[in-house]
Amino acid sequence: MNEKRKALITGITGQDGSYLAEHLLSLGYEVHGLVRRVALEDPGRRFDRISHLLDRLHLHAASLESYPSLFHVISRHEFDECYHLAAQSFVAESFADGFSTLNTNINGTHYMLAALRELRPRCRFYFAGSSEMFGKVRETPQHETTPFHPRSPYGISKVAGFDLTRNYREAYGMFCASGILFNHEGPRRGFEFVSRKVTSTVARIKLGRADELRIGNLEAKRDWGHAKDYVQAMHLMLQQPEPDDYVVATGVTHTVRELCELAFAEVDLDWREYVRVDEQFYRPAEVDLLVGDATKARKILGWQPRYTFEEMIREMMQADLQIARQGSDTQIEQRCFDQRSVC
Ligand code: NDP
Ligand code: GDR
Repeated sequence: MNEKRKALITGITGQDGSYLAEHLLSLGYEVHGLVRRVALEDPGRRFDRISHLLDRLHLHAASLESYPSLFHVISRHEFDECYHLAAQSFVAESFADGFSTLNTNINGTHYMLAALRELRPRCRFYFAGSSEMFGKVRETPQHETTPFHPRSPYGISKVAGFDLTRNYREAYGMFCASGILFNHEGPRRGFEFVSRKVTSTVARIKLGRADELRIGNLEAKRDWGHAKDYVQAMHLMLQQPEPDDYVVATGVTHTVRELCELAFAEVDLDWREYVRVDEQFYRPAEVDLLVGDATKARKILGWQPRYTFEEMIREMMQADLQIARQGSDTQIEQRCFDQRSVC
């Protein structure tokens, strides 16, 4: 009898965690997730991305800030794979509070690695690295050997996490791999990120509930893929004979301006009538042009993205129109559409 493989996901309540949990369940894994104690106390709001999976998941309360809490969870189950996705992931917030971003993202990663080394040295470990590590890019497109030059506390924290992950691989022979993932989105994206901010606001404009979209740098360029495609690459990285690091990207880049054009066109509106550039959404240091070369992931993992940018924005627009029509965005209105907030 083959036992079910056991996977632990940190950040299971986030965009990627929810899609990865679905993917691993579909492959027959027993899926465990680390969640914050406050999330268990407020499941209605905090578990909205995984509410449809709750009866198939094993959730454990722990905090990335507490080594003993992580140690305790890892001591209780023989995990085969660990996907470390939890992080303060919003770049703009990392400028507002660099200390807590560095603390959560660097120490959290170190605690996970140290606890696994102590208790489950054969458990395979995935670290959620980011294209933000390339920052002020030294070459275009960026691939695995492109030097890092992070431009935000968030980017710095991810470089440290990447280095820690590689060091555990080299020093202790553990199976530790990092994905260097470029931006990936979808209908479950947080409302503070530009793609979702645009599609959710456009939906509200279409229904007459908002009259403008205030936004930052329209010329920033990103290589945007779909989160559903990207979580498959995470899983593939942990199925290889040897641990390694991989760029995951579409290789196609678009500006924030193109994103706006497309989202408004999807609902037959002209973006120029509604978009207002507001300098409060500019960042102290910007990453101007990110475009990834995922040749290695394609050749070794056999991975390639299925969604185009246009298909993804269409899916997000349709989902946000539905949410806005149902009026279930009221809470979000209060939290995220306050244009004075940093979203
Ligand atoms: P989200 O912001 O959607 O999710 C972040 C997750 O981390 C949430 O589950 C959140 O829990 C959890 N978390 C945050 N702080 C803590 C903490 N102190 N203790 C425990 N859990 C915590 O991120 P994504 O799903 O988009 O991204 C997943 C990972 O991939 C992140 O590490 C991100 O930096 C990285 N990444 C993302 C990319 C993208 O484009 N999406 C690209 C490259 C890298 P809670 O729900 O309780 O807040
Ligand atoms: P990013 O994503 O910083 O790339 O990090 P985000 O969607 O926040 O920004 C993308 C680009 O859009 C520009 N921008 C705006 N961004 C936001 N949020 N709000 C605005 O009003 C706005 N106007 C313009 C930004 O300046 C930026 O250039 C995401 C996160 O998921 C990270 O965790 C991940 O590591 C990287 O992607 C890869």
